[in-house]
Amino acid sequence: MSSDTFFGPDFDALQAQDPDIAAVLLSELERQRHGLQLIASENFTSPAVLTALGSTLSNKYAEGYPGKRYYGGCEEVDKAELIGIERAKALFGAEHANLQPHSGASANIAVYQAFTKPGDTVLAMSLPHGGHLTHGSKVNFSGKWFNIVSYGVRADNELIDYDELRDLALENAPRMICTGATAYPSLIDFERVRAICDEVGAIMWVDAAHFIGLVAGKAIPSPVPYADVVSFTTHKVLRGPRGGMIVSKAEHAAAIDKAVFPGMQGGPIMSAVAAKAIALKECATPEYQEYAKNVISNCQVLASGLEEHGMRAVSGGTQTHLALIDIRSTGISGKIADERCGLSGITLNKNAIPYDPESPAVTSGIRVGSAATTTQGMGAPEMVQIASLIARAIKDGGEPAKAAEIRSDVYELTARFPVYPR
Ligand code: DSN
Repeated sequence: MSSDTFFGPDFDALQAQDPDIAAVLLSELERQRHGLQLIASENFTSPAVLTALGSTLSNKYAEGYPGKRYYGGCEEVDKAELIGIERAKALFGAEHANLQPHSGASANIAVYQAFTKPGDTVLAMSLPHGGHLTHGSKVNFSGKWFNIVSYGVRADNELIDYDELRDLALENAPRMICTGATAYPSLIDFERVRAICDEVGAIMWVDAAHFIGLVAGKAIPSPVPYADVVSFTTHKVLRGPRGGMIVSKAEHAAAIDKAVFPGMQGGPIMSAVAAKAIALKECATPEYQEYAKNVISNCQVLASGLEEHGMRAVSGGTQTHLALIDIRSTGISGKIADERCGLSGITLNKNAIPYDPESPAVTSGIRVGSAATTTQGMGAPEMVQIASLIARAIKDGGEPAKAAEIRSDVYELTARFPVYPR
């Protein structure tokens, strides 16, 4: 094992102290460098963000909020959190921001806690149609503690059925309506959802985890002017550290802050809060806006490329960073396709398609995302090539020799777009 200049001099000390974990850091870096990263919720965050994550801010306990902490010595971390809050408010035009949730799921726990009581009715998108575990799955707290009523997409066009959503809202009088998904390639009509929420007196919650990075880059419309509360993760298209964030109307600020701390978690991870602030500054640049537009155009080329190889893009294509691909025409399940792509150096995930005849463990689809490859600097020609590599992997990736050939082509492609250069 050899060191890697990307990590800097402290890495040599880590290697001497703990070669086992140092080896994992190196081999994961190599995996990210030389494979194709197509998981729609992943990205390559900047070295600046990684620096903050690995900083001494990790040592500090800071329960509470800037100026109102339960521990001394918070003067320095207070500065980072205040800068981050102001950046989030400016970037999203939000009245309030909370940077403390450790993850998207914990941000969502805080949203439930701020606006509902156990047993309340919440209307949210069904997981098999693209929702999220925290939108009412029976194996998640949301499905266990709340009366979740699910809406889905129409069978004919695979788009959210707003008529069904309104009918269900009128019928069930939910306390809160959640829009946002993990496998929905189209834009959401926030104005229409706001009208439904107003009609039934529901809180409008948007879980924007997947697409908030496109909103930050002004590449798609923002839910912030419409929603009472918007929760999201900071590590997907947004390209920041792993973590969660919430923005809301000012009238909900106290409820949100109380729900995050002390309601849902104790001390914030201040290294992550500082890293979120750095990412928010990066998002406010023209380069980031260009990247956000390219993420969408790249995904559109990738989806069309897969269609040219005989697969079908759910809902006819994509308007975002992800495409959901129905691969039944290949005769291969999502599970096998995922495995074959993995052996070929292509990381993506199997995914249920709407009205999927297969179980969630098998599925008839794959989900692909374009954020990481766009960060690497890839464009339309590379997306065409990636579509062909995926098609080859699905067909032949079960044979070790053929998988090795595809892996070698993936290696050549990614070598032209180095991430975290040595
Ligand atoms: N696990 C994330 C995703 O891949 O979409 C959602 O939380």
